[in-house]
Amino acid sequence: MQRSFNNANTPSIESSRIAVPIGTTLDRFIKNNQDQFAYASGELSQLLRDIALASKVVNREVNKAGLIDIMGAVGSQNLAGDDQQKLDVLANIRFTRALTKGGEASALVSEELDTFVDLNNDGKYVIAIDPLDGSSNIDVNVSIGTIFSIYRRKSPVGTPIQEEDILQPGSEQVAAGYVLYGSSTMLVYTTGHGVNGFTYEPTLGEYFLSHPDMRMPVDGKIYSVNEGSANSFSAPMKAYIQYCKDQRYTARYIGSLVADFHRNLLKGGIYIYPATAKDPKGKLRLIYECNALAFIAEQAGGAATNGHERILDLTPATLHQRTAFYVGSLNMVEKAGELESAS
Ligand code: FBP
Repeated sequence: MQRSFNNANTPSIESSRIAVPIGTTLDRFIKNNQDQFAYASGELSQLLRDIALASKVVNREVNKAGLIDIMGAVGSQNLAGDDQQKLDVLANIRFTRALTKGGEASALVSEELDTFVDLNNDGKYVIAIDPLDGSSNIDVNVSIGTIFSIYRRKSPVGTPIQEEDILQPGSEQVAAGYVLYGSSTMLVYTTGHGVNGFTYEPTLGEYFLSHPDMRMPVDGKIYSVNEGSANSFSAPMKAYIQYCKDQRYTARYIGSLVADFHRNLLKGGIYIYPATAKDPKGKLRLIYECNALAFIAEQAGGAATNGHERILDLTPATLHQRTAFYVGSLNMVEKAGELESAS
């Protein structure tokens, strides 16, 4: 017998305007798309849920940062010599705890940890994470983010983690994403089957699908670079900046990688952190900042290079290795690459 959800004279459940449908939750989306994962056994799904949960806790702390003693530096530095902000440390604890508890992660790499952590379990996955990116913007209430990459370990499960498990090229990522703590909080991720964005609804404590199948325009009119360092840019880089100005592109630079990337993903544009006199190898870290955004950019139809090579083809030699980073709309990254290789 056909089950009826409503009486003859009441509006149908599906089309009722009385209760507007609230949309697809992240959990539901992960479950519905689990068969996309090459090794679908639920662990990767659980990892994404663990990351989402930790991001909700971090979001709560970030939102009330001005009211609690969570602003400013803790007085210690990470290996890169950056002053660790209290929220950096808090976010690192929250993500590490959530990923350790889950048991699906066998190792953790974090911007805030000098070495990788072998979680000594039967997990199959290695996580690389920048728990809180854009630290210089925390105290001034500008958007900040979390960046994560997920790899399958190479060495046998249950044995000690090896360097080969950690120093994998970005092309080996099985999933990657970021969380943007901005005017609204969003989680954007890919498993190699396109890019989807979810907006956090704090009153329900849920992420809802708000940006399905995100595509990066192949062309854009926005360039994002810290021109304050322009004097130490290479000649091709200076030529590309001049090209952007001649094209009357708009300069937009928040100084938070995730926020600058997200805007360019939606509107089209290019973000560049080139090699400079201060950072001759570039500033951003390959494993836990660039690889994830490069994977998302490519999955959304964009591109990511170090000016010459595809970011995802680079095999890291060290944990906190830096790289020059050109990421964004396909034609814009190619144009910048053309000028680099012409030099
Ligand atoms: P953190 O991960 O230490 O915050 O560093 C990365 C970052 O803050 C990016 O988010 C941002 O795009 C860039 O550095 C800003 O660097 P600069 O202030 O040199 O322009």
